[in-house]
Amino acid sequence: MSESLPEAEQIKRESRYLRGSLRESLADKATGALREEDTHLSKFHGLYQQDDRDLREERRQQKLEPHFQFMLRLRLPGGVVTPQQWWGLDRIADEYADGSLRLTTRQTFQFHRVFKEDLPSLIQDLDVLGLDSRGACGDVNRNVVTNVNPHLSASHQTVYEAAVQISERLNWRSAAYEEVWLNQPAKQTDDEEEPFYTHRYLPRKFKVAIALPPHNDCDVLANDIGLIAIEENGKVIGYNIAVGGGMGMTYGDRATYPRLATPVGFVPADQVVDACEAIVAIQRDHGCRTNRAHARFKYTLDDHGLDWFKEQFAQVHGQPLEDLRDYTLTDSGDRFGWTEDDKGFHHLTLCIPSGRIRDFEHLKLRTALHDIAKIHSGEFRITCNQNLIIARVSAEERAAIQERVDHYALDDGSRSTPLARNAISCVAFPTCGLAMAESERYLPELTGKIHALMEAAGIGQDTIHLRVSGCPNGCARPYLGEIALTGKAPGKYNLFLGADTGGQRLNRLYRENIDESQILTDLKPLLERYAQEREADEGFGDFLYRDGVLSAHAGSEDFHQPLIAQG
Ligand code: SRM
Ligand code: SF4
Repeated sequence: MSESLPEAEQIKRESRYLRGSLRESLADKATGALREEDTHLSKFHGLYQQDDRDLREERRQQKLEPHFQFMLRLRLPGGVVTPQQWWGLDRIADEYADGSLRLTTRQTFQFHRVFKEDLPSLIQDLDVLGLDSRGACGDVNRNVVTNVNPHLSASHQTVYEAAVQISERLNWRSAAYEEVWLNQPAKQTDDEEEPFYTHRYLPRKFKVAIALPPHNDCDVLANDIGLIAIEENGKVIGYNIAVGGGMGMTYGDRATYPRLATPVGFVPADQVVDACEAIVAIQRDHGCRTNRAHARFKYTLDDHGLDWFKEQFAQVHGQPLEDLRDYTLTDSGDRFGWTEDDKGFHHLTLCIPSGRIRDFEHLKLRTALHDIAKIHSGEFRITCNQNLIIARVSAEERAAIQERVDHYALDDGSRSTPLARNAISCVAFPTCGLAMAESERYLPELTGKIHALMEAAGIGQDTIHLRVSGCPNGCARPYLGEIALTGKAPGKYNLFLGADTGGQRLNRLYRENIDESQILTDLKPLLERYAQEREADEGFGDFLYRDGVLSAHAGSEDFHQPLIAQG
């Protein structure tokens, strides 16, 4: 094996198609952790080893090993589960996890605080429910996300089916998942096991999203491949393909930056799955394998150029991209409350702050949704903004569901401020090993304080998109927030301003490493000016540009260079 390859690259190549020593690691009762190499491989199986960061110092003083625990993420293309699956997931949350279900920004569920000894039972229970966690994390294609309600129209259904097909085609195939978790006998491994990925898998994670214009609730351009469905006469005829989106960056490393995917061409609908496979193959063969910080597809494209990409695509796919078709993306938020489709079914979008479903003291959210699952015969759909749609409700069922919504005081969008119901935050502390500052646990307080400023300026009922991430990795897609914070240190954040509301313009760094009081001090005059000087229907981010607070975007440098110097 090449000496120059980083450890993570060597581990996957030598893992016998992702088996590693996971079975031995699981059997080792002396520690709550996996062996070091297996912590890399477990990600391909949907699992992250974590430890409770609230307890880290205490355990260190007691000379105990960290409080090891796991996060398990489901693969769930398009984010849909049945009521029966909901009950099963609800039970799993109690039996094996911390009593909560967490809806993610990529339309799936996470379980937190699962202990090593419970992992096999949890995954076996998922299997019984017809669900799995294969490929939810790791250097492969991740959960394929899309606009979320196939019942609204035939086009929604087409787009949803494409998401499922892409997810299936790009999933990893070896029998490691069945052997490690589902007790299937170990077999002789051979190279046929992983015909597409081979033993190298991908250089880094890879993400695909599909938007059906005009809505962009999946932030399609934040993905390695963003597909924009093109309709003609109510039918999806094909997809514009955008390539090279990604949010992550590292503070102080100018070679890293968030990037929006660039629209490059169109493919007919019947070619979209093959086209995605061709693009992933290009990244598999040309992505950087020596530096993980440079290994995302966005850097492959910026290194080689878009013309190179188009040539590669024509070669690998066998046909060139067609010219881009016209489209408009208008908004990236969810539409709360009830909607009705052309077949007479009803759909209710509920606001789930930070996607966290548990029984809180003031809100019995998990119990409420469990109760709804008992009487609901349609589906549950997760949005990419961490909210939940109770989908395909018949006219007869609607009153009973509304009765539960009222009884439990669930938020159909009418109980929260527009700022709060459109805000997204990542998980961060206490489970995320990369968090530098609070995010999910801080969001309610922060939205309250920013809303108070908006209220005082007379715009309390307006929507401004707020995103908070506990570090620059950008799991809440902060660089697409009109206002966004990324954690720097406990209580300290970088403040970004100026994205649009349609997910088509990144924001830029306004001020670095500031505390809450400075954040509010900075926002107050801007919100007041916005209230007084904005044009009709002008978003806060757009206003900041028109007003000259932010100058025209100057490229990736902006993400490292604050507009306002500290002090
Ligand atoms: Fe993420 C890593 C949580 C969406 C960019 N992300 C992590 C880890 C696994 C931390 C780790 O590596 O140890 C976090 C686990 C926290 C925890 O305790 O649960 C984590 N990411 C999340 C979730 C749960 C955030 C949420 O609150 O919903 C989202 C789960 C998505 C899913 O269901 O698959 C989540 N992560 C995203 C997104 C948004 C998206 O994909 O639309 C991004 C930005 C888009 C992108 O990929 O560029 C994102 N996560 C990252 C990165 C930076 C990647 C990069 O290119 O630099 C990391 C760190 C890494 O990969 O090294 C990361
Ligand atoms: Fe963790 Fe950072 Fe992602 Fe937040 S943005 S979940 S802190 S990796």
